[in-house]
Amino acid sequence: MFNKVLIANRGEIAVRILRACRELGIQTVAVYSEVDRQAMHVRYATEAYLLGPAPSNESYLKGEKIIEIALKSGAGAIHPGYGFLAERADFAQAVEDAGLEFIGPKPYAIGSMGDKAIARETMMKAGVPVVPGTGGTDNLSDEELLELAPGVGFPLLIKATAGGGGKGMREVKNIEEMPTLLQSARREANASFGNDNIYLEKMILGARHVEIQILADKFGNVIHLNERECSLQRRHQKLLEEAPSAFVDDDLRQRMGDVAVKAAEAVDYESAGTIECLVDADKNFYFLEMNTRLQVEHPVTELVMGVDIVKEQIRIARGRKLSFAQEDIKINGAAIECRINAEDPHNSFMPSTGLISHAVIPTGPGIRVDTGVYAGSEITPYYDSMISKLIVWGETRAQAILRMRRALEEYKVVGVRTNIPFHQAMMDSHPFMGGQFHTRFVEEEFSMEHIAEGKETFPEVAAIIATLVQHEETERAAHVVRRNARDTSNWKWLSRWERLSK
Ligand code: MV4
Repeated sequence: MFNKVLIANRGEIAVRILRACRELGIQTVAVYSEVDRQAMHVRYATEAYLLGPAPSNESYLKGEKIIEIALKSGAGAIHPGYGFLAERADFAQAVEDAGLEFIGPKPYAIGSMGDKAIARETMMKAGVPVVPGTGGTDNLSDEELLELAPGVGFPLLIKATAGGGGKGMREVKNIEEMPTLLQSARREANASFGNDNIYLEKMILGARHVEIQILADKFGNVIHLNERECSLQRRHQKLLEEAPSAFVDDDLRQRMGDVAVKAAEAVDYESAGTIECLVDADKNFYFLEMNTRLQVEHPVTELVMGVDIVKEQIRIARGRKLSFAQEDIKINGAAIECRINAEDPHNSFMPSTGLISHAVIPTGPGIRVDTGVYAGSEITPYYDSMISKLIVWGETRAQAILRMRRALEEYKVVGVRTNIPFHQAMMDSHPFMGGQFHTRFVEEEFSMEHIAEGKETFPEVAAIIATLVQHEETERAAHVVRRNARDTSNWKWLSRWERLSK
């Protein structure tokens, strides 16, 4: 059994895993790139080793070097976090071959779920509903796909078997435009994955993206931790997640949970994993893909299920049985996570880099902030733009929304632009309050236009605003209670929400 873990990641997730290790009394090893010398995860670990220059393929993707550091430092296990090496079956295998424990599923499970066609076939055999379409494991030619297309029905989607995250995906409205789209899908898949195999799926319209968290130990015990609603995303980047989903009723929840357990059992799954599904307006659900890793949005499940998913992963890797059974756990309240990104929501979500000179992090009841940066941190263009996750818990979904509004108001970041105004607008949006949205909501129906543009850059304007903010803070400090400028009363808002969700 290991007593020291190497964390092969950076940022908020590295810190999250380090915290779990600390609580378990486990020693930690951090790795870092040249631009991350001062990073929070480096300071938080027991020891830290330099990997190389900033670009990922010269640092956090150097699997062999990471394994070497683990062996040298005496770590007995590697936690990959998400992204980077987390879903690379060859890395998981190399870790195992080096005599170390990979904190995640076995290479076989990672590999078979990484190929979407194999995943589809495995799930069909296990009785998991998949979207109607063609088999993808037999490398169909363009001619064969054209012949099968009318049977699948339009609109349909061309998907890459090596895909995920929408790469190599094409929407086809009719047979006429299909030959061109087959070619461009193959080209993109080949460029992205070095594999141009594609297959067809009927397109599910107005769908929601709902995923089920599962946990499995080395003894074949599998449980699910219910669903997360992940429909609010832009260009396949999730922006906000919640648990439970406002759209999922008890019956659907039960059906999805049972199926998710079957899906995990079909690949002898071990550790934490997620079954991603599409749910249509009639509450039919279809398996999309399985994520064989800890996910960014795991905290919303932790807050409503009362389970520490990262600690469970570590316990499982240490050969312990799951510490609870399915009937021991139930949903308590509601949780929402806003991904706080260094990007400008008023300017097509352009990434914003620079020094975070000042930050006020929301605190207080029901608030959790998972972050890997602090005032003084530099946001570089080398990695993703997420600087923190703001997660709130409430007794009901409405209470969680009120709490998120409060937390977003408290949150101040100086030095880089953030998408906080986007999240504030979302918290004020009626479709969001009513739980009525789908995967295209942000791109097609949501507008930031009623939010102040903030393009004034005159120093006088900045000075006036700074004075006003200072005044406001002083007032707050003096306990002067004023009404929220944006809304007359939370009670009024709450009753409006109740009407909307009927
Ligand atoms: C779909 C779909 C509708 N019908 N498949 C997008 C990324 C990849 N993981 C699968 N995706 C989709 N597959 C069928 N048959 C709609 C999407 C989709 C989507 C899925 C989840 C979250 C956000 C999305 C945004 C656009 C499209």
